[in-house]
Amino acid sequence: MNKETILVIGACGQIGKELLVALREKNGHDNVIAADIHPQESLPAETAPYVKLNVLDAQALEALIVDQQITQIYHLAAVLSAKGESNPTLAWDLNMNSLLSVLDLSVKHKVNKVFWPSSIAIFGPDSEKINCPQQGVTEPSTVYGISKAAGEHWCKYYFEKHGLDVRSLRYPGLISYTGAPGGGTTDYAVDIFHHAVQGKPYTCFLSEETALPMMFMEDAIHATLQLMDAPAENVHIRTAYNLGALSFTPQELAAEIKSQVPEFVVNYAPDFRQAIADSWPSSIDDSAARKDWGWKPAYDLKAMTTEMLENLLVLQA
Ligand code: AKB
Repeated sequence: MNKETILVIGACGQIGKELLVALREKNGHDNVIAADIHPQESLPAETAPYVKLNVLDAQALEALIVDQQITQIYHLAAVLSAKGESNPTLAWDLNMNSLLSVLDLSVKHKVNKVFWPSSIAIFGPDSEKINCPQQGVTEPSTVYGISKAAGEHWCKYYFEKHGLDVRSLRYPGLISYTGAPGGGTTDYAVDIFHHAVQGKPYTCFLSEETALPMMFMEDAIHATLQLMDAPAENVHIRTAYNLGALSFTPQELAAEIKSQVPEFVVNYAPDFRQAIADSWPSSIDDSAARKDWGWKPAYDLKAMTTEMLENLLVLQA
């Protein structure tokens, strides 16, 4: 196997932090370069090689690709759904123009493979709520969702017109203990755990019965590596694969946490994020991912809750 030199853009983010560790374990530490606009200190231990990068600076990105002879790019930098609504122009600019720049430069410099995350946010109020199909209606109601839906089509376009091997997943809400999510509608499902281990009550910004597709980060990292390792002929979907694992409401999550932390108290005060959540499906049909490259999640609600509480308690100690 030829040596790969991998660039992870957005390495300080919630997904980046964990993907970086997994990619380094798999490919050798020094073969995976972390890049982020945020300072190196916000990464966990052993961050080097690290490059400070504004992904919208196409010249800096090109220099990095050329100098480091990059063969794979994981482009994770994005403004998420809730934050995007407070500055739609910025969200569109970052989410769209950075992707186009990564795709263009990857073609120009013959990068072997690109990964770019899409999201369940591409779906909208007219999409099917339960087991939303791969080819479901995609009429997103947020700028983030619009940028992800458009981005999926750009990925397919670059694959078809330029032969670029770009792959993508529609992540659900991701739950992890290593990093905070940055401005999403599913963030409550991380925040709630921090409150539980700190012995504080939690006020949830979604209503108790709002069911959304969710996933433990371990599963998301596993899916990402599995998709990227799949033989190209098995990757039949070149927009982005639906990816499912869990579907639960805040009330169900709170009940699971309370079964392990009985004194925990949760209140509900839905805000503007409720409308975003209401526009998304509550569960996802990921049969294409299961069939094409063997996707199967490992964590159910109980296993995820136990892992989250145990690890946050250790980090807090
Ligand atoms: C968000 O809530 O914006 C993200 C997502 C579902 O893509 N977690």
